[in-house]
Amino acid sequence: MSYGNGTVILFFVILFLTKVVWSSAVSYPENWMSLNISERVLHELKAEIRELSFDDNRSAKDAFYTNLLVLQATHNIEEVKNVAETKGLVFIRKIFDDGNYYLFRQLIRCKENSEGLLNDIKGHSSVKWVAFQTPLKRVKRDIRFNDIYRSTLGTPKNSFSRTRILKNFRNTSSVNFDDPLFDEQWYLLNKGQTGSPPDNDINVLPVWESGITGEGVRISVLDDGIHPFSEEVARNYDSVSSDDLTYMSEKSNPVPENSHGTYCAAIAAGVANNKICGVGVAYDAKIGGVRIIDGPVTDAQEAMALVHALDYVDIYTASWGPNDDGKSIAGPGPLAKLAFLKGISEGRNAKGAIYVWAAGNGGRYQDNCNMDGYASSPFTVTIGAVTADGLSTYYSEPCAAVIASTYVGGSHLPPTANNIKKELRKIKVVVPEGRGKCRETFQGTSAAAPMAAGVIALLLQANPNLGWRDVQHIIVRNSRVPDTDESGWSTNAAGYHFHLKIGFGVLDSARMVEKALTWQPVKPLHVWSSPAITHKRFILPNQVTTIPLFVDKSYMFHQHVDRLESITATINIFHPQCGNLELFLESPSGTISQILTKRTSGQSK
Ligand SMILES: [Ca+2]
Ligand SMILES: [Ca+2]
Repeated sequence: MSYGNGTVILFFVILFLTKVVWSSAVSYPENWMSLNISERVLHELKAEIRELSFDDNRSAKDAFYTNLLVLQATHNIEEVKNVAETKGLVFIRKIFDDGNYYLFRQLIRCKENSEGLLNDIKGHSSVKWVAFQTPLKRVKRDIRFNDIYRSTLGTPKNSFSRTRILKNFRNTSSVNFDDPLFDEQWYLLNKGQTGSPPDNDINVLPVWESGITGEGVRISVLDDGIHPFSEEVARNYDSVSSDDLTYMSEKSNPVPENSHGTYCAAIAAGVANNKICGVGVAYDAKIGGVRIIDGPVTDAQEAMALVHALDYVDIYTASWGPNDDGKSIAGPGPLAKLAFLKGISEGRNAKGAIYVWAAGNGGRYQDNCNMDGYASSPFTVTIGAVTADGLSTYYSEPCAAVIASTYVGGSHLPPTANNIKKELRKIKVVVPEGRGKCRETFQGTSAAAPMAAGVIALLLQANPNLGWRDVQHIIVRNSRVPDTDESGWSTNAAGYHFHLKIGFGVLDSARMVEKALTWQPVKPLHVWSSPAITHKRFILPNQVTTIPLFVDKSYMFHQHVDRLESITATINIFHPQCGNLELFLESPSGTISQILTKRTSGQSK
């Protein structure tokens, strides 16, 4: 039933179940640090995951019946193993080096009995939790021309593997690189070479000039792997922070060309002064790659990637997530959630690992990164992309979880059939291909996240004592508004400017590092959870439905919350057409945060 303009009438009884959590939404699981068993060989897992990965078209029902299971033991793992063995399960490995989550494989797959098997295992006193592993669809967040222009252009122009010799542009600063494409890296040093206003860059030059180049900091790119012999990353490549959790082929590393992970690695920590391509933001940092995104993955794989070499890696950067198609709603599974918790509480000697995440490229399809549980997690630093003019890009996704943006390029408005050629020429990001070649056409929030990871590496070299929340505070307080004329900027009650697509601003490396040098750590995290609020209400078309939650300064003070850092709102709404809904969260001081934007592509209910 619809009225004028296709607006669907919303005379439906809906149920709001709203739970607002101040600062953090999670409680720490029991016993996760109680065991210490060394890593086991992964042969069994390889076989299973290879089988999953090759079957991209498995139906949801079939997917449920993969024969990988994770069991959580109450305390006695030997008893759990005995239970599992009697059910025909073979122990493969622990999910985390410590803790009580164990991966098992069903020797004989029997779809019909799988639910019975689950119930049998669940009923045992030594088993706290059990779940089959299902393949999850995860998509890399670079901009592919054949995707962007699919509606307007039949065959995309192939701009790959182009080596451009620099023209007569000389670097006038004290930092002189012999890397031929450095002067094309306008996002690092913008002197107007793009034709857009100079200084639209991440202001990293003063940091390098002060001698801070990422040395001693370790970054791991969670993606499709890094090619270790790519000349642009080889000198900084770090095998300890690298792994292959896909087992798609016997090759442990991807091919040198068109390697998404290698692109990301080069943006964060590409080698400087090697006469090849350009330079990374933190060009002396160590960089590794965990190969995970090459086909479907499971919750267990994601969890293992998120804590890979946790006692070694400082920053994990991820440029992937649920499909950015305007209708996918997904997030980390139970094990990946645990992995995040483990990362922020145990990583970097309990100062917390830094997780950098690409906001997503579904802006064109009205996708919203709040629908993406990785980007919207309080534990991730979610990064969007802006143009060379400092405007939001058409592809970067809006959401309240975007903390900041970096300069990646592309256009502010979606390209049309008439301006495609012009748009194709928009300056983008320099990345390496094989055999010393480079391309300058990498674009998307995929490029924005590792650029931010590089900036954070500079911060951590400047002040290794920063905690994971300190890093977020420094970003919020020191990012700058790139173009004050763009609509959508507002100022919150604490005086910080915010834009739904750009976050608190674009990263300003010099300003952030300067503040990091004398930074006083933030107070310990305090979490306050509201009771669940349940409302049965009609939502009327084009009208605002308000659900009140009582909080004020004095109430929060009594709850030991003296300042608000982040909010996690868990909201369940039953509605026939979610794409028509907009959701706003209004603070007691009147700051309005939009937590759901309209999604015309949205089909999810
Ligand atoms: Ca180089
Ligand atoms: Ca998305």
